[in-house]
Amino acid sequence: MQRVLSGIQPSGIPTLGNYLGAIRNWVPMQDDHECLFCVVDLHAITAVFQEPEVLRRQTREMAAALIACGIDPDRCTLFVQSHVHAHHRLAWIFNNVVRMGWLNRMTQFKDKAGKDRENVSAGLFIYPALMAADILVYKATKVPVGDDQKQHLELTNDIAQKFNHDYGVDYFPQVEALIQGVAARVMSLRDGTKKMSKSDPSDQSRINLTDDADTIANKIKRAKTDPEPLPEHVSGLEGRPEARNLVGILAAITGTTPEGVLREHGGQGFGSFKGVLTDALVSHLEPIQKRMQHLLTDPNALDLLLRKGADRASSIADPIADEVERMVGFLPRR
Ligand code: AQP
Repeated sequence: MQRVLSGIQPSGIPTLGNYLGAIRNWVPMQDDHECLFCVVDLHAITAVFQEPEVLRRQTREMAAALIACGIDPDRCTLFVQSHVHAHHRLAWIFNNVVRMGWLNRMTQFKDKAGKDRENVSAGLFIYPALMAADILVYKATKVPVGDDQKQHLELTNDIAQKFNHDYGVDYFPQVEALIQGVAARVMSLRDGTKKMSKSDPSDQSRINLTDDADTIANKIKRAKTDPEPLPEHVSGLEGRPEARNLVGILAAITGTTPEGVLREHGGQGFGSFKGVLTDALVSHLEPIQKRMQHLLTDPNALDLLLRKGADRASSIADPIADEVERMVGFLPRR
């Protein structure tokens, strides 16, 4: 069985983008893959300062959200990244394999650092080496992610290849990015050229998985559009990023395609289309929200599940980190 790894930062409530681009695609993989899913708290402190209490709360909330979306701790390994120390160990080695020039090309760093490059953390810059460690410390070969992570996975393969070359081994496998579905990149509701993000300063830019019906209705109503009615065909979405985004969201949430959505709604104005989209979102998210609320009523049970997951993950990752440290020449502790 192929081993799958993916992670999500507890940097806020998961958005519809995280859900459609990643989490939802993880669920069916549990049937025929050995899956490891982690809440990547080490990554969450790279971009902005996280209040410790808030980070702890958001880590539990993210775990609850994943389970509520269908991630089943009995059928996969669900854990918190910082609980498995092998991630840190391999990341340090990879910091010394990755080249500054490679990291300089990462568009996510450029986007997140913006004009303030001198002031962002070194952690944000070396984030992709930690991500490579997250995957390779399990020798996972498949990584389901949203489209925004494609470049980081290419870098993971560069790191694996250079490590194998430098140490004359054939140890780390190449990994495959699985970028799935019509909503591999969900865009901001305020700007169809920018991806929807948990950390966007504007809450209006995103649907949070915990938004209630009124909030969803309000955000969709205020979502940016253009004055034209919806086209009859997908080709008519060219140059209309906001329309394309809303059509893509409805297609993803109702399990159809943008063509299917336009067959039904082509020619309509955004007023009525937004009503349909709101209803679809509310009815899809409601059961997830209920399950999540229920899980959060018992944080001890949640912590115990995460503890079991971390133990299982460590049992795979620790021997791999030990072996890599031996290859690198670290004297084993006796
Ligand atoms: N807008 C999106 N559309 C599709 N997929 C997305 N993902 C994120 N945003 C979108 C996918 O969600 C998974 C988890 O992402 P993450 O939390 O590890 O980091 P991120 O990509 O940086 O997500 P955010 O929401 O933008 O978080 P912040 O604001 O904290 O940086 C990944 O598979 C990602 O591709």
